[in-house]
Amino acid sequence: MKEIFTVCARDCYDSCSMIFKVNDNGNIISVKGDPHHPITRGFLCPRGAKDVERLTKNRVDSPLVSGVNVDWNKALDITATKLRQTIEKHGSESVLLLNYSGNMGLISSVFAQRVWNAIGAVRTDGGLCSNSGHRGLELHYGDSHGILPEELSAIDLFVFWGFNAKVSAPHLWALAVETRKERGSKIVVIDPRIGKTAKKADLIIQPRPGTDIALAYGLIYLLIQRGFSDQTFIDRWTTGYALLEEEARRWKPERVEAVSGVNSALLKILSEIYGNRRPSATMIGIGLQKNDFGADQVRAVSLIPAVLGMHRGFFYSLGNSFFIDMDFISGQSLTEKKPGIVEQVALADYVSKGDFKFIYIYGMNPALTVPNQDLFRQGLSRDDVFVVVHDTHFSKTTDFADVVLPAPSFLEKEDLVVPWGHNYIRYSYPVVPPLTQCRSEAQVMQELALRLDLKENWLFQEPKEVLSEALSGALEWGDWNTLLSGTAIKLKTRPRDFYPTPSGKIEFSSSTALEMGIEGLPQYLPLRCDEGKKARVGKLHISEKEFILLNSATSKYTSTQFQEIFGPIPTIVEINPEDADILQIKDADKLKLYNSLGHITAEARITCSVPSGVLWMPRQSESEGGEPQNSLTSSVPQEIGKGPRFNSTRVKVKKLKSIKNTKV
Ligand SMILES: Nc1nc2c(c(=O)[nH]1)N[C@H]1C(S)=C(S)[C@@H](COP(=O)(O)OP(=O)(O)OC[C@H]3O[C@@H](n4cnc5c(=O)[nH]c(N)nc54)[C@H](O)[C@@H]3O)O[C@H]1N2
Ligand SMILES: Nc1nc2c(c(=O)[nH]1)N[C@H]1C(S)=C(S)[C@@H](COP(=O)(O)OP(=O)(O)OC[C@H]3O[C@@H](n4cnc5c(=O)[nH]c(N)nc54)[C@H](O)[C@@H]3O)O[C@H]1N2
Ligand code: SF4
Ligand SMILES: [Mo]
Repeated sequence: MKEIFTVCARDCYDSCSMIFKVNDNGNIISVKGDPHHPITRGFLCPRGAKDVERLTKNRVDSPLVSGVNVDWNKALDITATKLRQTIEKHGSESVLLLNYSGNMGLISSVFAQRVWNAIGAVRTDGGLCSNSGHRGLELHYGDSHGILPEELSAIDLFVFWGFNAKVSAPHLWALAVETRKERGSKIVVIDPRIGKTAKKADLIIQPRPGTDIALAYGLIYLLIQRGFSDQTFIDRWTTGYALLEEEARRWKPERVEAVSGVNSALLKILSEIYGNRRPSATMIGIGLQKNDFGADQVRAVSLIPAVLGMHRGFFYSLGNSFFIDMDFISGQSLTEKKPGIVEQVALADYVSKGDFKFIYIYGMNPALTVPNQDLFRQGLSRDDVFVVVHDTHFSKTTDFADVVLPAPSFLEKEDLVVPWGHNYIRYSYPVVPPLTQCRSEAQVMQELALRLDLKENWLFQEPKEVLSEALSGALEWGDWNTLLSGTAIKLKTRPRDFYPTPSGKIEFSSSTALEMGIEGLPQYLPLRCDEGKKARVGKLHISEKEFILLNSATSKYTSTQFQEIFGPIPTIVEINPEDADILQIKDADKLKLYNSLGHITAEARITCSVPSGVLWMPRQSESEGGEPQNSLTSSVPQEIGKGPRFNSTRVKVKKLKSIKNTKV
């Protein structure tokens, strides 16, 4: 019997450290969270607990060409030949690499990009998740890193803002709850939907979607009025305060209430709590920055702690905070070729136009996760497009592939996972030998390079050698050998009072934004909805009214993964009782949700968790008829950061018929 330490490679805030017990026959006996890890502290989420079971379900077992099992040589020869022909005929700008969040390991995800960088394939900006928030924070703070989770135990007020942490970051949430218990801290949740996190809060603020800028300015106004602003800090560390004050004065509580629906008395209570409880942590979720003005929402919210005199008193994804040389690992800095970059959010538009003739996909399930699916799938299905997918499991995207290649899961290979929710890394060793005919991403990359007769030495380097070099300036203590010994090491981050803005200070009014032709201070603009015909005439309801459809992560799934364990992502839609009444919808009725891009069906759940005019669904689900939720979402990127607009999706609703109740 032995214990093997590994790190969960899923796209998740927590990057848990896992301990597997394996018997002498190599079989896994048990898995638990590492009790000594400062973040994981002994428990795993429902997905982590089921990873072992998932090892043998729905796996891609062997290479497939046009749905037929073939050996690796044949699959790789066909892939390389097609790739070579495509480059000869259409140039490398017709080759697209799609790689995203399936595995957060540096070897599986980043090192494996080397061959694609060597040939100059087009890649994406990776903007589907958090880029808009990062760019928003950078405008005022120079970069986007904030509070580290290990600092949370000294916090007196947690404000989870558009962050469903109990579900999406269970270990960070546990740290906040424990701090509340030990210090008497308070937890506030600001979210249009009362989800699992809000239910555990001391105070819930439920603004209408997309009105957080109004709310943030309203709060800043009250904080200043009540003498909570820290003038000494503001004078020493910030610029543009007079402009902020002027904008905030436009946001008296009554106007904030009219715009956001947040009662002015409640806003005053929130300002008292914010003012009196310091240090606070404004915990900014990814959900806050996924609408038409998402980057601006993050900008506005992030300014609150600066008014209160805190250095970067917010938490946001730490994805850009570390000193790992990613361009070296991916090979980007090793080649003269400057590959084209397309917006990930707009993939549907590029792919459907036939801009790409060869698409190589690994660690991503774009046939469910990118917006404007009807158009995206038309693109994937084009006769002149060749699609290769390297994945651990069969997915919707493998359905569109000409070639499917089996990949080892994170339990079957070694890697180094870089977290984005905290700053501890630990080398992962394989827990079990490969269970399928899988080959790793790094190996496949090198085999393709050989078949393409590529001569660059850096394509054939040992991944570990590459990582040791790329991490040389990144560790707080220890070195590569310490990492290989299995010790958890902290990654270096910049001090929180360092601001790489043009002025070297926190810029309330961003000079960089002004230079880009954007407002220096974020401005509130409404997410407009078409109110449609209001009247109810006989049995004709207000089905012309538009709703805002929100969606967010749920506990049992990581994006589209784990459906082989927990069943399909439930296609339920939450609707407020008032709206349900007007539309004569009963619980469990089958509804059609539609807009100009597409339609889906879903089962009604009548609940006060969402306000009138707002619907909510688990993200990335599929209708009974197979239509994906992303048929409804826009592929037009946000202005700042080119991020998605999932949470400002407008839909109309039509009742179909009652269907039986399914439990979530
Ligand atoms: N409607 C809607 N859509 C959204 C969002 C939303 O809020 N609403 N959110 C967006 C966000 S935040 C994100 S991050 C994206 C996520 O989008 P994706 O990155 O497409 O996420 P997954 O669906 O998890 O797909 C990951 C794929 O990687 C595979 N995989 C897992 N491990 C490995 C491995 O070790 N090797 C290889 N080769 N493959 C592996 C999995 O089997 C799976 O097919 O979705 C976005 N899409
Ligand atoms: N269980 C689980 N955990 C995950 C994932 C998963 O798939 N499953 N995925 C991981 C990934 S890739 C990501 S990006 C994160 C996402 O996790 P989070 O950062 O928590 O973000 P979301 O789940 O997208 O949304 C969080 C909240 O934002 C709210 N929201 C939407 N619009 C607005 C608005 O205008 N204002 C305010 N104040 N709130 C708004 C939603 O109602 C939702 O409750 O989770 C990670 N963790
Ligand atoms: S999915 Fe997240 S919470 Fe669950 S085990 Fe993995 S890292 Fe931990
Ligand atoms: Mo994400």
